[in-house]
Amino acid sequence: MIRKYNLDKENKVTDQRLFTRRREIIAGILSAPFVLNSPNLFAKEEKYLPFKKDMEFSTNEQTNTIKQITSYNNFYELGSGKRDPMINADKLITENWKLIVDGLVENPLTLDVEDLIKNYALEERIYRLRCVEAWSMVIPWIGFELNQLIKKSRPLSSAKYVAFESILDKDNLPGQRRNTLNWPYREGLRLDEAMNPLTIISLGLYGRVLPNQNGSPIRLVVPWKYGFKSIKSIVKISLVSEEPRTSWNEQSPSEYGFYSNVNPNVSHPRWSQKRERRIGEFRKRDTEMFNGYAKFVSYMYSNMDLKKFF
Ligand SMILES: Nc1nc2c(c(=O)[nH]1)N[C@H]1C(S)=C(S)[C@@H](COP(=O)(O)O)O[C@H]1N2
Ligand SMILES: [Mo]
Repeated sequence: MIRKYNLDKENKVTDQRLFTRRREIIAGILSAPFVLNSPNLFAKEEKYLPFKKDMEFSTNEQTNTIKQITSYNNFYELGSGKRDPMINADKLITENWKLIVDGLVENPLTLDVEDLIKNYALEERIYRLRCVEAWSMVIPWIGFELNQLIKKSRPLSSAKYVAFESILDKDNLPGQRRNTLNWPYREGLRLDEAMNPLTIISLGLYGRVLPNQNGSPIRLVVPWKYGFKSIKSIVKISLVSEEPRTSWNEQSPSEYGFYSNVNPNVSHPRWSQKRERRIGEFRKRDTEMFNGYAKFVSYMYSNMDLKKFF
């Protein structure tokens, strides 16, 4: 009896230990490289990127999981459903990618991804991404400040805005066979917004090159603006003198303005922007002005009516 009792007790202890240990094992597996290798998450041969952690601009909020970040996306070139970009990820062909920097510059550039990795010091920037549909995620981006690239191109004094263009590949990108948007996807920033240290060119996330569905191999991240400003799979950056046209503004000017700063006080015509749902959470959060980045960016809009320039 005593022996049996002890055994039971021992079993219980063992079970409890095993249980705790199992949780550690699962946590280990979730952060282990081989899980990240599964084809829908990171399908690239070349994976890790060298980077230094940024402390100045990063949020210390809990990051979303790699699974959330790679399976709930907007990337209309790969379809309009949230899961389509993951499902169609391999339709984005990224081999021999070239990034052009041109327009009103003294020194036009043609770069490949290797040039960017080699010549720009990469940092991990943990930024919130807040979508116009009122959901948000926290993502550990790997990137460098866009201002470095712009400085290298030596803009002329007539350059006032920056225009961005995504890949055009109607043969392979299923979303480009329909006219949901006027392809290629286009975005734009005012030059001071593009030069702001928060604005980054991202080449990766969670320490590795970007998954296709997140805008491989080169995308923009502008954390104080609605997600659609963070244009993916960029092939061209042009310095220009006039406010450039942008895809969503062309498609529906009353819904999507040029500035598109996150602003809980200005509603989208079809819904409020006061609250947001962090992916993975149930209760909604209050949306912060400029997505919580006001102290870094509000000075750029101090004499503007943000209801008019939405
Ligand atoms: N080229 C391109 N870039 C794009 C989009 C797109 O459809 N095409 N969608 C935008 C939108 S609406 C959002 S919210 C973010 C989503 O980025 P994520 O999927 O990496 O989270 O990408 C933006 N960049
Ligand atoms: Mo979005």
